[in-house]
Amino acid sequence: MENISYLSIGSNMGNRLDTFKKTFQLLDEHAHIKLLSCSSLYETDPVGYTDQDCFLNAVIKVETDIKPEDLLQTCMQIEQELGRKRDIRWGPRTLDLDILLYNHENVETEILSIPHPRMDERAFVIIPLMELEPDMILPKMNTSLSDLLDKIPDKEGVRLWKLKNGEGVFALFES
Ligand code: PH2
Ligand code: MG
Ligand code: MG
Repeated sequence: MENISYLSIGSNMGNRLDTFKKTFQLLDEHAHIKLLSCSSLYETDPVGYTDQDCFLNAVIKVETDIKPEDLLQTCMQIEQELGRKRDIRWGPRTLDLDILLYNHENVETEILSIPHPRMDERAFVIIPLMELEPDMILPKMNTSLSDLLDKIPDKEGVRLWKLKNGEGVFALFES
């Protein structure tokens, strides 16, 4: 499996931690995806449409041998399988699983943009990503994560909720 991808996971409906755990299990069971690591979990104020509950957010690092389009299909399948409900764009949802990065590639198709087009403005993405990759330079924008973070205004809206203090990603769900 030669490709590295970073996924953003978010939830603000139902049992958020349980949804995260099931998502990790489904990714882990996939024959062509290997879970490499995960950030701590953060509770985050809603961005965009603000009249909704706080989200739980994290970033997951995976290794895969499927193409970005197929990875997107997998993410959408997992969203459906976990009973995703969403009525409003940027509104409440049980699970949002987005591809942030796929190697250093730029992908532009009708259904997919990589790097994720709004990731550079979102503290709820950049803070957990920086936890995993403190020295990362974002492809396309060619900027370090710390430079991006300096420019983002809503950093207080991202609060550590559960520290990842073990090696395996499932350590997050053990206590
Ligand atoms: N996702 C959105 C819109 N707003 N706000 C937070 N805090 N976390 C999210 O995951 C989120 C959001 C659309 O994908
Ligand atoms: Mg999203
Ligand atoms: Mg999405």
